[in-house]
Amino acid sequence: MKKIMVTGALGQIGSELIIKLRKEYGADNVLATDVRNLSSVVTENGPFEILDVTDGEKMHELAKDFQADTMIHMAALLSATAEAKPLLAWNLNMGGLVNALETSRELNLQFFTPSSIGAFGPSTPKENTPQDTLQRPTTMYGVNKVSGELLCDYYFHKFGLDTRGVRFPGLISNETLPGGGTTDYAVEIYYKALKEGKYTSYIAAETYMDMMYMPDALQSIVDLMEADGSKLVHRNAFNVTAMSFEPEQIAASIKKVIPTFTINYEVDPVRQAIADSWPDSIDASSAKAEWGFSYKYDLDAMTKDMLEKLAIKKA
Ligand code: AKB
Repeated sequence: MKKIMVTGALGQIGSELIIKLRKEYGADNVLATDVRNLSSVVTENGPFEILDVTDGEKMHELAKDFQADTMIHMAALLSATAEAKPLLAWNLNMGGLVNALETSRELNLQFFTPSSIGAFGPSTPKENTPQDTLQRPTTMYGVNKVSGELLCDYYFHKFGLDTRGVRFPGLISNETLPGGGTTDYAVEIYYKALKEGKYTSYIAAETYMDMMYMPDALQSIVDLMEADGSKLVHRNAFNVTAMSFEPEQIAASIKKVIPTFTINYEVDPVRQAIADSWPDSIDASSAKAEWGFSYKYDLDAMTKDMLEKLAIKKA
């Protein structure tokens, strides 16, 4: 049975990942850590410790005391926040990653961290973006993500550390709201659809970005970590995606459930510029071929599930 330590456990992905991992591997085998403490199932239904990921010594101690054999490093600032606070983003995103890699090297842990579609830039091919391609991102978040991808490859080649990772697209979930991302509009729109029947999008119509529903994203982490390492050619930064859409298409999907729903636009130039620098759609064929990546939810299936779950929570 694995003994897994997770950083950023109260974040958008972490808070749902912890629940899934505790179901799969047993609550006592999953140590949740985060810089904040909030009363929630994450902090109350299994081991939880406060951890600032820039504190490498404490990270090492916690992993050692817990006798972890796996590190899942999720703590990071997202793209829009990183653009507003670039130095903080560099220190937190890179400092946290180096500490997590070093802890994993010292204690010989299997390692996972997510990269992002943010690791691509304006000179990257926009359609069906290949696994291996030009990566010259123009955002601090993208610079962090490319550096992180390279660092994870380095730790594998130099030290034989079992590093693994995916490039996540925008993730949509009904549990924890994302914060500070460019793709967050695709989550907010469902909350507003139910609450107000309308949504003002900060991303312009015809801006395509890749997305995935959270259950598929969580399954992809488990599947990659369980995959036969000898079959992995890439190991880190696998392109994964379930759909690519623009705001009018998600609005049309919501209208199938809430016919009176309307969308209008007040474009935020900062987040729009970030979105414009990212691919329209990425190619996940390496993930499919090397470890059997797949997904269950397309846009309409996700919309139906999101609106049903959010309506239950609202009632
Ligand atoms: C963001 O928008 O910053 C993230 C991402 C795509 O990495 N959701």
